[in-house]
Amino acid sequence: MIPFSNKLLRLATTCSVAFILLALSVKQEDFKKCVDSSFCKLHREYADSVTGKQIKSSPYSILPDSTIITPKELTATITSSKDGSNLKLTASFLKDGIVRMRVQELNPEIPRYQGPGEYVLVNGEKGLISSSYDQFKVDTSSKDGSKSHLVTYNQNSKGADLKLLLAENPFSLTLLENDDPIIKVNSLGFFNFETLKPKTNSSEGVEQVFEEHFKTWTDKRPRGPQSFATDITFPGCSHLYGIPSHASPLSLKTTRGEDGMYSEPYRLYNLDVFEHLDDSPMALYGSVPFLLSHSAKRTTGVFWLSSSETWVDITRDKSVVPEIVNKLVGTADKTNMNSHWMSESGVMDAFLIPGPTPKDVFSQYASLVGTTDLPREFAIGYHQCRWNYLDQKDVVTVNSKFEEHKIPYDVIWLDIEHTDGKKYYTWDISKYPDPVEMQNILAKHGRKLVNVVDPHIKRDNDYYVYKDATEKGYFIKNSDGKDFNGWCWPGDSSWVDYFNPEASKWVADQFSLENYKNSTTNLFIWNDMNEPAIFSGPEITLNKDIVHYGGIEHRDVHNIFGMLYHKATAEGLINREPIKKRPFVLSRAYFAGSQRYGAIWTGDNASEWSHLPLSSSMILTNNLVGMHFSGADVGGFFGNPSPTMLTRWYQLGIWHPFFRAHAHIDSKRREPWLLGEPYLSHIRDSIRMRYRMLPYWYTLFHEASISGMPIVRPMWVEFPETTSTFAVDQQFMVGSALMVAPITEDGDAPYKNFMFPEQQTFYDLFEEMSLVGITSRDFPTPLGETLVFAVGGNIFPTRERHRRSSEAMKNDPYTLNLFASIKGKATGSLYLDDGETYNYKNGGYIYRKFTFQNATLTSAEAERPKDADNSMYEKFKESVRHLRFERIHVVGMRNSYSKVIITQNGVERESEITCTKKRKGRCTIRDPGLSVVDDWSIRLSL
Ligand code: NBV
Repeated sequence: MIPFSNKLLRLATTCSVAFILLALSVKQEDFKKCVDSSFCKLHREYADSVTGKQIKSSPYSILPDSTIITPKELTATITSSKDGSNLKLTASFLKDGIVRMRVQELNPEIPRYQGPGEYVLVNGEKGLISSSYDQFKVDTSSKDGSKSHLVTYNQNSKGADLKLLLAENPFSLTLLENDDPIIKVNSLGFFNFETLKPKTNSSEGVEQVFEEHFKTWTDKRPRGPQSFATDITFPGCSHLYGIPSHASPLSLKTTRGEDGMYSEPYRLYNLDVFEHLDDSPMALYGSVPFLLSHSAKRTTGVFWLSSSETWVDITRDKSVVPEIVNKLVGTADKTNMNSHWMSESGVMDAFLIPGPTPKDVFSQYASLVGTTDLPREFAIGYHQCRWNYLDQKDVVTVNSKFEEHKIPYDVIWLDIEHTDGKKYYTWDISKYPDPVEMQNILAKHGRKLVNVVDPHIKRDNDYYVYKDATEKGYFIKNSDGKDFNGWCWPGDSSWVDYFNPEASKWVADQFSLENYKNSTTNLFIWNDMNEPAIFSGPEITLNKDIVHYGGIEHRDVHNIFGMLYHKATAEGLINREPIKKRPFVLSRAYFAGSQRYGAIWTGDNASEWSHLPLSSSMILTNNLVGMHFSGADVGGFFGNPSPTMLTRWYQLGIWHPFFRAHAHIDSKRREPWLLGEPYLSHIRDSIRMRYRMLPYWYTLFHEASISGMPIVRPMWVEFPETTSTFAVDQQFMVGSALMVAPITEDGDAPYKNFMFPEQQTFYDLFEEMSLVGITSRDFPTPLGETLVFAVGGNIFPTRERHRRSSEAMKNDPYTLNLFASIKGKATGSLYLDDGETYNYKNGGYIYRKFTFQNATLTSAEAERPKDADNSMYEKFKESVRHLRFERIHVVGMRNSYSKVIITQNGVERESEITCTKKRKGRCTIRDPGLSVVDDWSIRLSL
């Protein structure tokens, strides 16, 4: 029987979109709480029972003499005095000090899903490199009849020994840095493992609960309970971060009901939650089970590789330090943060990431799941979207309005209404009579089109996509072998089974220029609803007991489903041209690894003031877990922002890596010119600011793609020892050079306590004034302004000419902006390539490093990979030789200089420099006649 609310939806989809929206308004009760999920309830209660005990002890211990230790791995058998089960523990020593801990049945009666490693880990399971440490040693000791093994297996980047301690009884694993414990597994005794057992007859007296119910849905759970959990503690730290996606602050709140905190665990289960809240641990569209800990001493992390439903409780040990001391020196380093991970199925598979610096953690994590693929250059420009641009004329008119108002933009988007009856890859020709002409008009202006292509396929025998996939047997099947039929935008729909490699390839092929009629190479793609969202399903998604191709139960892989669609779409775009071009695909659902396929956004936010700061918290969290190319709907999806809110939202959105305005179909039109003055000018200025900064953004994307470093960074990433930064998420860093604090409140109250976290010179980018030796300050916030500071010691490139799009800027000269540190030094970089092909992978790029010291600025090519193709480099270099620096600003100098000496190819020449008297310490070298590709130096002379 179809539940009432879905019947309503069914009716609604055949009626009007407006009616659907009434039916879809947010309902928390549509989604599970921990008590509604049998395994979450079980493990929470188990943890409570352990915590309540006087003497805490885990029933899990290591079977005597089962431990074997080699330089590659430690293996042992964990045995449970609770149910007599035996589990196999493997702790592998990987590159850079990472330890991978896997636990599953020793002699499984029923095989478990072995985890999503083949889809998530770079190069699959085989790509993992073990550590080779020549000081490897094992010390075994015995205390009170219980053995422990201390394995020294590596060294960290600061030269400290990394050790793994296995305590046999009770079982626990501890990672140590020299003698300091840094990550502890099962130190609280929450480790708990449900072994898979065959179903017995109820007459045998054992009560086995297989089926699980939620509202009107039944999950048959044919393999029965198989969940597992453990606590993982981070000693000496007071802040944890990561595990998106949740509408919650950057520094994770605790979840066991402390004042002002949450009482539900963070849930990782990709779901379409309409009109999500602004402060909640409820599951949202994406899941990245990567948790980071940070203290003034070190940064570490845990990557929990499970693609099944996962809940994470966060608690804080009470500080043992008197309150007065806390007040004086801050709570950092005095407390422990605990996490309690609970997953429904698969194997327990945790990567312990030792750090010790934030940079180390990012590169260690990236060595597992890869980095953000370098995007097409246009994709970091401004995107104009709404549900929907009504017709072809509307698109062309909006495009020309941007011209008229001299606002740059790169991409205009079409939502689901562009299709013929929600049949993706088709066009509603009555509204868009000539899609190719429309794309060509955009292309002529150096702009692109993005179309939404959702994963639900309308069940209509006249629809070629449906017919073909049905005939080929590519759809997800029910247990009776028939194609699964669910309810979504088009009505009755089916979903392709991406676990079938042939079916995934077929999906990719649908994006070929031949198959996707009226598409051109100027068209890019948006994957929405790929959690997957299924209106007639439990929690608006797919039943967990559906079995995919290859016998994989959906429960095991739910959280990677959306990523596989994202991947297939990206591959389709890459392969549609004879010379492969970088794709652009935006996806709503995501998992660890999605960063390799494109951008993601935070989903359906609302035009409410609370959603502005929320977007920064969510995007910073995404950046910490490698999902760099992320953004939030500028303006808010649901509702109507006031002109002030919309202006503030643009001022915020320009500092997020993915920058797109979007709006719900029922919201009022809100393109910038509709707001009138002064809003239009402020928005134009903001978008222009984004375009000026594109060379810096592109350089940051390049650096993220090689190092895993976040593009936008919480303050603590740049100032890791300044404890006052640890919970800050409304002031943040763009790379290492810019510190921004967009205004996210109504009214004109001053911005309070903008922090200047270290002994450094900071420069107000708008006021061009410098601030030295202060720790925080209030600032006025007139509507036209945001707070943007350059951090002394940085050099970054900009392009200062106003153009209509990023493509139109391609031949523009660069400006270098140099902000001297207190010591009069600075460094920076500039990366450029053709912005669209993969030639950069073979050396077709320029990566300049700038250094400033002793009043001399030098430009040198960064070290290139040894296997880079030199001819590709030379060719690209010649193609951009005409790009020059038209201006170099040198800010923060104590002296006033009268000339500069430029040295190039061993030849010296003099040139001019002008230093302003009004703004002390600001000098400009105009048109020094230097190309971006050459090595040179400029000496400032008195
Ligand atoms: O395709 C319509 C919308 C889309 O505009 C939005 O960005 C997605 O997050 N989509 C959700 C489905 C309808 C939501 C009410």
